[in-house]
Amino acid sequence: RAMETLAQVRALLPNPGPPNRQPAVSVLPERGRPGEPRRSIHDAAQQMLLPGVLARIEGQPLVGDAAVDEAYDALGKTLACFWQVFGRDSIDNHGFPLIGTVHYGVGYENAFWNGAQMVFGDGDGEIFNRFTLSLDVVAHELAHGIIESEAGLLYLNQSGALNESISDVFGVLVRQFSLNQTAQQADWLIGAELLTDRVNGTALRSMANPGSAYDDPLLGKDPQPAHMRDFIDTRDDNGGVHLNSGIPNRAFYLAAQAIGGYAWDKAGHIWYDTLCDRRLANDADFAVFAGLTVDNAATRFGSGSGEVQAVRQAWTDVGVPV
Ligand code: ASN
Ligand code: ZN
Repeated sequence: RAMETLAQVRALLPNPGPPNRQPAVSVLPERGRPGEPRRSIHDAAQQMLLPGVLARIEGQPLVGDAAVDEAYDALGKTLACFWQVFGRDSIDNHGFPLIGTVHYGVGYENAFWNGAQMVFGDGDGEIFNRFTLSLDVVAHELAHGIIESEAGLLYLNQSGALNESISDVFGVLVRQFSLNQTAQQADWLIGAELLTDRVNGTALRSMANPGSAYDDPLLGKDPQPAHMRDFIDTRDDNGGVHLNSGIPNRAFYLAAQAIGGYAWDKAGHIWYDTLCDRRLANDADFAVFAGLTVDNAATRFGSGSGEVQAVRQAWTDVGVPV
């Protein structure tokens, strides 16, 4: 591990893309009432074939494999938050049965949504722990499915960074909701459980202070910008989708802090309304998205409201004036 170049290690963080888009074949749990979860967790047994062997289906008790049970639990908490806060019934809002696969690959250091299901690696145990340990990361992956189904934000450049950022927003909201934390109490970290003790860092990303999540000999320094003046022009990582997401991430954090209380109550609804706004084009850039958040804040809270002012100021503070 120590022999790898920095570039090789860095390349592990932003996944170059879903490696395996074949449709998930699974036993579908029966359709229940709206909002009732339908989860099936599969075990890839260190192979990279999806979905793998069925390990736990909706309603079954703990199976004793930590990754299987964590995935089941975290997906349940994610669905519950979306249903209770936003009235959203799973990925497609029509009870889409959730499929998750754990133990994907050998020491695989990532998690992803492949267009049909979620996939979680075990981590190498040196830098990364298993990816099911972090509720916000599991929720982040599920949110990619919702974003694909609502806005289809293209996974490239600014629309891709918005896709990443919105996944982070719902990732932290799910965690805050399940812990009943206010915007002030929350840590605003993504993947705090994933870095091992050997890494000098707190998480994969910080929404409050993008660029401050880690500074480590192996991982390097957290490269996320927090303001448009530091926007990163690159062809790596689909145009820096996991880097420039720091800018809209901080905008959400600032808006939620200024509004106060539970972030999902007001700021979360404004972002969710915007995601579901038919005017949001799949190639939207930061400015377009920011404008629509202000619009949706005005629709929900009134054009002269403090919420509109908070959202406008948050975007202005990260260099996206609206
Ligand atoms: N974990 C990454 C993500 O969900 C994988 C990827 O780059 N698609 O953003
Ligand atoms: Zn993502």
